[in-house]
Amino acid sequence: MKEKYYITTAIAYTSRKPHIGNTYEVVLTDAIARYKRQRNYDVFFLTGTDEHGQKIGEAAKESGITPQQYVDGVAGEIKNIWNLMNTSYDHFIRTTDEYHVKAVQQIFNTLYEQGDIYKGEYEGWYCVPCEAFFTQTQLVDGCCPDCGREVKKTKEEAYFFKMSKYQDRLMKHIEEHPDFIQPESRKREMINNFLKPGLQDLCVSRTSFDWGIPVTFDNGHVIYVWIDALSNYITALGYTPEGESDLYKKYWPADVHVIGKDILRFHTIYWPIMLMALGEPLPKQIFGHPWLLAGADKISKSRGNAIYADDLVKLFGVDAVRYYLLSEMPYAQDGTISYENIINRYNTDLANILGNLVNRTVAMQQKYFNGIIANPCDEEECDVDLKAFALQAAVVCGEKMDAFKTAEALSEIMNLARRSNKYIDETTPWTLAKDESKKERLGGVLYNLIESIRFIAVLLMPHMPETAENIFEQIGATERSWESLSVFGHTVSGTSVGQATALFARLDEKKMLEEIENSIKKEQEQAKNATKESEKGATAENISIEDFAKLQMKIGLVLESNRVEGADKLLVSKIKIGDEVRQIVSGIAKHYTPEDFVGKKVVVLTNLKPVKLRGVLSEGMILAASDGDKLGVLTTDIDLPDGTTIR
Ligand code: ME8
Repeated sequence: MKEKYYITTAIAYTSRKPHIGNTYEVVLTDAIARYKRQRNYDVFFLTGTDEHGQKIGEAAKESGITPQQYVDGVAGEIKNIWNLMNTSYDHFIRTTDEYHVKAVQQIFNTLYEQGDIYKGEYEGWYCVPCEAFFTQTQLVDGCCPDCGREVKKTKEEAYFFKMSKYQDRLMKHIEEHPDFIQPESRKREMINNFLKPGLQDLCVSRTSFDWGIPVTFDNGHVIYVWIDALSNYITALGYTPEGESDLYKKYWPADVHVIGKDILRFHTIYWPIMLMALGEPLPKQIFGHPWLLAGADKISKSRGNAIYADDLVKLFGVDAVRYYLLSEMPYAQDGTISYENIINRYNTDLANILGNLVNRTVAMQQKYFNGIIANPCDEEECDVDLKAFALQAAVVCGEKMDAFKTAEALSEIMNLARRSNKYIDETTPWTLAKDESKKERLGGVLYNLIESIRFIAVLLMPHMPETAENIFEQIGATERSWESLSVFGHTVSGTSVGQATALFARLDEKKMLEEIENSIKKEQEQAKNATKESEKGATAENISIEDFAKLQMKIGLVLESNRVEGADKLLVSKIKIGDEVRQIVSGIAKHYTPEDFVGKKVVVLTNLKPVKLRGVLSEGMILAASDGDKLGVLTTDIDLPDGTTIR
């Protein structure tokens, strides 16, 4: 019976389209999963999406759709990119899937009933407009790190997980299982920075937002992300505290969780403790991969340096992008991505070394033997060397892949391609072809080249599955197993090679970079125009009555008004709107003196997000119309009480 292998990626947030860094993780995990299948493991490869939390709820609100509609859209986009990258996952879990939601609620209830979760108070700093809690250290100059406004010290009722109870057991587990956290350097970081100083209890519920899995026994509380997110690794297999499915019995514990270095703490501390509390076995290994950077910077949309897999695939094809990601990322240190680098690696490795080798060899086989592969010949020194090189490359590649070192495995494969190209230089088949007496030798040389290319294709299967398939077709190989790499000579004499076609056509670097630059400029221009359009407000497009109903407008009475120091256009006014008084800053100081303005009944947009203008808080907008240098605030035809709603 095959040995099982359960491998997972982190589940990506559905707050935005995933960039190439997130995509790297899934491609890396896919390469390991494909390799393990090649080595005859019964693999279960899990990936998916993390769909709850305040940020996602807010993003949906901003887009004017429900959170479920929002996550449906982004999860679809994520799945499309994972599919585009040819990742061979066995299951795609979404944390909004009903089975997951139910299982997480049961897990939470179990932990509560057995006393590992208790109700307490979460004390922190609260930003009212952002509806968000922050710890002291998250504040920036004592203000909200998101909007820069004042924060209030607040307490929120919340549930907590008793992490400290399991600390010693976890420490012992890590010490007794030296491979539990990989790479080694990250293990020390976890022990020294988090475990040794002592674990704080973890806040596991929230009441300040509602886009989450509800706590079944306490209205208003939603389960706060990590219990929800981490449980995906077991709920996807059908785990519930009440009963385990066959899939769970077969595949759990995970053989490896592949995740980014930023979320290692959650996977190596909180997750094992949750499992201990549930009485379930711990995953065998957690691999915290490094990050892909854009130059020296973090990849992010707001920095304008985000690169997306689908854009790269349009330019270079799926396998070239997979090759770049898998070969450029070191095992423990961060790697970088740039268009120049991709083009360079494409031209040097894929077009010049690999593509050339396959193309030249298949073309010579066609030209000199009508495509029919001849018999192996007596050995010369360079033959012995090539064979030894290929056999050794297979062994080393296996070792590297077992250790998740894809870049080193690929470098070994490229070395075999280089060695094979050198073999062509050493044997000069075109010279042999001129001498009829050397025909047998020529046949043997080409046999060795085809067999060496077959080794390369088998070794490339986890990394570049389509390219490997293409090579097999070109050399007419049927033997594709990993086991076949223990002997040099599985190519069958008398069989025929296919047509020679270029695997990777050389790219014109200068032309391509120009095109990329132009298309980035065009995109930026389009984004700018879209912003301008939305700033212009209503365009020619009609809006529905529901759109209009989103604007809350009321009559307000100006109680007090003053100039804003240092801003000659601004007045700051206190406006009474029914039972409340708001402070509003308006750019009308050139048209109204504070004295004139007091006592007026104005129209106020009341559900506009509060902002600070010149450091002064403004909680709404007074509507006005202007024509050239004339400006007048809006008011009603007859006198109406303040607080009256505008419809
Ligand atoms: O962290 N290079 O989701 P996420 C490499 N939902 N990897 C990167 C990266 C980069 N530049 N940027 C991000 C989450 N990643 C949670 C996970 S798991 C139970 C919950 C990695 O969408 C990141 O480290 O922010 C993480 O492993 C994965 O992409 C998803 O990130």
